[in-house]
Formats: sequence, structure tokens, C-alpha cells
Amino acid sequence: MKKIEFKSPIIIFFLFFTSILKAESVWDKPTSALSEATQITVYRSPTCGCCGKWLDHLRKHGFEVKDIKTEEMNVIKGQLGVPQHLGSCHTALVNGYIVEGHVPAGDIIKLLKDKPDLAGLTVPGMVTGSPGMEMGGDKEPFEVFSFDKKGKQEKYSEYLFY
Ligand SMILES: [Cu+2]
Repeated sequence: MKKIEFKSPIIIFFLFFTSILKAESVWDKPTSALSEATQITVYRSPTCGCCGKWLDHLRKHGFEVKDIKTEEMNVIKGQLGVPQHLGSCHTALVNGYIVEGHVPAGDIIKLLKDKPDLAGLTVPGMVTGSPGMEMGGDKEPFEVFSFDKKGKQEKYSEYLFY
């Protein structure tokens, strides 16, 4: 018989510590699963790299991503009614809601479950550390805002330490 029993606690110990060292962002943790296959349509410029990384983030949390590359981002944002001062890079549509910028999947899932009377969610600008923008490990605190059809905005959630 091999002496595996003796080694495995050491391996478990090692795995435990490496998992602590590899700092996860909150949105890497599993979200409560979407109850049905949910398609999200994302409009983005063909050259937007961080947009592509956000799509990976959505897929990881169970979204079916329809990826539409277009040079007409300003036209699309205007047509959909994204308030200009709340704009970011990509613009997405899911179950009639607008999702603008690097919004964490968990917030989108909450929106789809609660079905509030809102136009959508946004993380304005391009926040370093937000999902898809995790380059170099720097993290800026940020807030997710909701907005309604009149453009009235409210804080939806915040990520101050993550
Ligand atoms: Cu971006």
C-alpha cells in the first residue's frame, strides 16, 4: 500500500493557502444561478479589449452572450437612451433592460430577478479593477447606478473594498 494518507493533509494545507493568496474579486464567486438560459446582447467596438473580457465574465456566470461588434456605439447609445453622462464603453440589452459598462454579473442577475421599473444599470466610465478591467491588480472603488427612462439615477450597489 502506498503512503498517500500521510501526504494528503500537506497537500490540502498547501491548496488552502494558495487559494487565500490568490485574491479573488467578489464577482468571481459563484452567483445564484439564472433560472433559465438568459441571452444578453452586447454592442461594442471591434477594438474594445476590456469589453471582450467583460463578456467572458458574463459567460462565467451563465449568460448566453450575443456579441455584436459595431463602429456606431454613439448611435446605439442614443437610440437606446443611455444618458450621456452615465456612458461607458459597451452597451448591452437583457430582458428589455440596458446594461452599460462593466457592471458585475451579480447585479444584472439581481435586476432580472427583482424586475424593477428601471431602464437599466450602469458603471459609468472605465473603472480600473471592475470586471473585465482587472489589469495589474489595481482596484478603484466604484458604484453601480440604476437609471430610469427619464434619466433619474440612483445608487444600485457599491464595491468599495473588493
Ligand atoms: Cu471597458
